[in-house]
Amino acid sequence: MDQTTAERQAYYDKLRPNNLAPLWEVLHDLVAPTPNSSLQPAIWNYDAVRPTLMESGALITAKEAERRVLILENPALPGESRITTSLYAGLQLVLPGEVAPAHRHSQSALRFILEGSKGYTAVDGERTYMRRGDFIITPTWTWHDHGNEGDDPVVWLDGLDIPLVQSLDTSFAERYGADAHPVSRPPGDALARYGSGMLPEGYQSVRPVSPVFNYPYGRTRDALETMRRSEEWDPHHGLKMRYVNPVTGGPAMPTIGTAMQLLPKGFETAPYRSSDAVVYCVVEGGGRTRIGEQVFDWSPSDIFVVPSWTHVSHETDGDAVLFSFSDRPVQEALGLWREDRQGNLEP
Ligand code: 1HN
Repeated sequence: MDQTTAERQAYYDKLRPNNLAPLWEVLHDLVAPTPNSSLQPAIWNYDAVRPTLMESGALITAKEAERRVLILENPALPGESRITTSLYAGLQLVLPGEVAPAHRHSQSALRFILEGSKGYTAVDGERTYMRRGDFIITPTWTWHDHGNEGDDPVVWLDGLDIPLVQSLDTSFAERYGADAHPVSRPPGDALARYGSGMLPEGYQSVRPVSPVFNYPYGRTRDALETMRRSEEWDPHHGLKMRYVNPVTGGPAMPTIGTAMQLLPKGFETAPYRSSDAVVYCVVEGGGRTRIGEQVFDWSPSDIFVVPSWTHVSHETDGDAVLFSFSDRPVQEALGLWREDRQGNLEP
């Protein structure tokens, strides 16, 4: 250690007990020229994870667990219950006849359904049945419980804004005290009322969340299939549609943005990056995605994560459909969101 370094070190040692620290030692990490994400790109192969998830079904009931979920942890952040810096993801299992009891919390959740046809989730008094490809929201502070009335396991991908809420120290939660919150409306009510291209006369939205809480895959898939006929392919995204709150045109929930994209057979997307780290879930088809320097092969129900400001490009073998979610609405609301469509592979 030279004289200057030793002197400075001695000075820093005096600062620490007084809860002081020298900015100049950390300034360039704190204010990086581009996001220096600590995340790693990663993939979870569904066929590999599924048997392990099923094993949990014999270990603990959904009721005892409250929510029987395997957390998808970013490999760079083990033990932190997060897939990106701001978002949590997990695979939830509900076996035939099981219930996951009613509770509510300040964290917002999305469900993206992978398996089963008789699973349901209830949100503030309305049940919706869950089928593969459905995108369902559980907005902040809404009562919710889940169940499975079928003969097969029900599995879905959960996405929550847990780390974001954690960073703001705004976690609130309570149990309802019974398995199910009372049902007050018939299944399909919200979709009919708010998701038919119409709104009830005099309707006033009271919260920044979509009044539609199940966006069924059939409708999404039909929209993509009809639109593909116009052959307007975005070089970076193929044909990509964002899920919106029909009242505002904004995102379905304020903290998590979601999208579904169709990439036709043999399509190769041009390199793209954005400041939001993105979690993808494969709905249909097979292919591979380059994330930074790495290439990940995927097939249906696989889940992969792209860190912030990392180049991503997809290539498909057949027609492919990808669901994705990120904290983009938060970044946009704060004026922070950026994208780079140049495909310039320099950092
Ligand atoms: C939660 O409420 C659910 O309702 C899933 O299904 C995952 C992870 C952490 C905290 C609450 C659910 C969750 C969660």
